[in-house]
Amino acid sequence: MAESRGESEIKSEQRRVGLLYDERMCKHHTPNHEDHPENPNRIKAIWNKLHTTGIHQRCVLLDAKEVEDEHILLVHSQKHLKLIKNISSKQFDSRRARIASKYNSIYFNKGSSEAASLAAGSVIEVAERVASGEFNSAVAIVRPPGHHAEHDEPMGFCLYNNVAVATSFLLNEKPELGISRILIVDWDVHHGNGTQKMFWEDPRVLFFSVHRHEFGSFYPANDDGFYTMVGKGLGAGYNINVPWENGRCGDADYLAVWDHILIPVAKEFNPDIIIVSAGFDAAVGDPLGGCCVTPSGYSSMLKKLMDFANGKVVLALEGGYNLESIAKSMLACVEVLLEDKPVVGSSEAYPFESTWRVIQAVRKELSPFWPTLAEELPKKLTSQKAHPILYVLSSTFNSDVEDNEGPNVVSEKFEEILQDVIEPLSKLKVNEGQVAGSSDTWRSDLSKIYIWYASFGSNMWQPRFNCYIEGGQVEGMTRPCSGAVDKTPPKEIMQKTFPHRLFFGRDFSQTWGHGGVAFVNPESNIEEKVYMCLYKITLEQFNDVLLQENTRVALMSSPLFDLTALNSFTRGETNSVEVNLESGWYRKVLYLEKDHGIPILSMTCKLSELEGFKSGELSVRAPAEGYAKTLIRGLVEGKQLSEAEAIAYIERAHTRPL
Ligand code: Q9C
Ligand code: ZN
Repeated sequence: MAESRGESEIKSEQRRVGLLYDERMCKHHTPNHEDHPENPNRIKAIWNKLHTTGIHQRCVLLDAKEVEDEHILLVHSQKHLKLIKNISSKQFDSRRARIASKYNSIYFNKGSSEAASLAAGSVIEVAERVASGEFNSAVAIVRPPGHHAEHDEPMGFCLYNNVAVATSFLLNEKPELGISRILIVDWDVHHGNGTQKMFWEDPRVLFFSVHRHEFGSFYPANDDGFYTMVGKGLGAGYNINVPWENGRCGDADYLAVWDHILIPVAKEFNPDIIIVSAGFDAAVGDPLGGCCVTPSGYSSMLKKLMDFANGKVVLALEGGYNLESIAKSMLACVEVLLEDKPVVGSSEAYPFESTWRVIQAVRKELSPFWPTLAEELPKKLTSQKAHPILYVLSSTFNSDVEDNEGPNVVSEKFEEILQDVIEPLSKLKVNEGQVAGSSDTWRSDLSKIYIWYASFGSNMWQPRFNCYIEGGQVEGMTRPCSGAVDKTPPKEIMQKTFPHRLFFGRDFSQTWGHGGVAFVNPESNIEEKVYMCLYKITLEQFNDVLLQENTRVALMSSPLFDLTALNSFTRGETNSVEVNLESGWYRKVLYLEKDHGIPILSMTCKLSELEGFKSGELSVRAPAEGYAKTLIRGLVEGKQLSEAEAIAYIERAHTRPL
């Protein structure tokens, strides 16, 4: 009743939020203070923001704590522990840089060991206090981040896997706290590869990660973050990946994933605590992420999580490289944890069409484990999608100076782009240099040169190849193509065989989904025979085909394969050239021979990738059904083989080792 509502009781109704920051974690930095996105200013910026707004006063402040060896060993190898513990010692002064260079995206200095230990120990500290009920929720502003760190190696700016250490700690070292199910939500823009592996077979941990993936071209650039990776053994179904097909995802995309995947599953899983791998590199303005989640988007995502586990939520900082974005995003999260103000519905925007596609694919893949996902989403819902924006990008431009974070791509709703933008653009030939941000006239130059494009995959089926010229989508393709700028059909078409080996590799492609894609071994071999369909097109058109084979960019400002490259072929200097693209399966242009004075060009994987296929580092596997069907159709309609022969030919190509 009112009379008994004393001061202390009002206070006890307030949420108790733990907030951990410790300047000692700034001691980890690049050895000579070289610029790096993962730098001490990140956590300082967040701390300053919480201070200047005064919100820190309403939290319970905590100091960092060093981690104990045995807790690191719950998820890391002895060797890894030794490496990170020793790397800062004097004896390593001269070897530190060389050791760091052996790892993927790692630096060390003499402050690294202490900072790493504090980061891991701090996430344990806050997680334990939330698990015990001392706090309702907590935030650990830590660095170095953790989610890329693997059992036996540091990676992607991460030394110890802080969240995984804390998760294992609660489950294995604190049975008295009664935590038997933990939901890890990884909303960092990158896939949490380390965490995924550590709980791969563990049904006590539901690992959920939403990240840019782009069919394996976005960091960490492999298949681990695909939605088919659902866990193994008892852990099957307890690993959920939502792999974005493109950048620019924002609040609407993330919230659609929350509403139609994460929240329904969380209801069934019924976690005892939620630990968020809270990277803010999907935030608008992030230099590496290329997404556009707003502070309000993060608040809504977090608010929805607070309905579970009695509101026991722990936030551990992971990535996030725009100081202002990460500070504002974290502030918004702390406000939600304190239950200050109602979260107002964020954006009026719609998710991308690709977002609905991914959501549907994830739901289908996981529905054997989570029946709630089996229901088909209403068409009325999934047809609400974003309007496309045309991005005209150069193939060499890359906004992430630090490194390749995937292709600069355009993707949504090609039909509309086609009608609204590309067609008018193609009529604007005179001005296109300006439009694309380059002033040269390469298109008109290359439009005068003819080549034979020798295709050996699904492009042997002419309607399929035609999509690369005219734009559009035929049976089996997951999405339409934008087509070439010059939509003139090939001048001539012919069939031919060449002494090269056909094989199939990779696990999926943008166009065909699941299954291997066709490649030829660039080395010729008279024992082998590859059937090809040759199209006589201009070198300008060939460039547009090459681009579409590798990325989803609609236009380029300079040619990928120019006259200089062509001349190096015809002069006999070389017979293959690798194109300057950050990703894609077909980055090597191959010169086969001349026919009536016209060079015959094909395209295949890079030499380094061929080596990967040979060694087994890259997967060799059968083509998807729809893809194989298209290939067979091309061979049959081109009158190269009977249907039975074509089937046998494809079969032989993917069952024989390279
Ligand atoms: N091949 C986090 O956000 N990019 N890590 C460089 C070098 C690495 C991001 C790739 C991005 C790591 C915690
Ligand atoms: Zn990240």
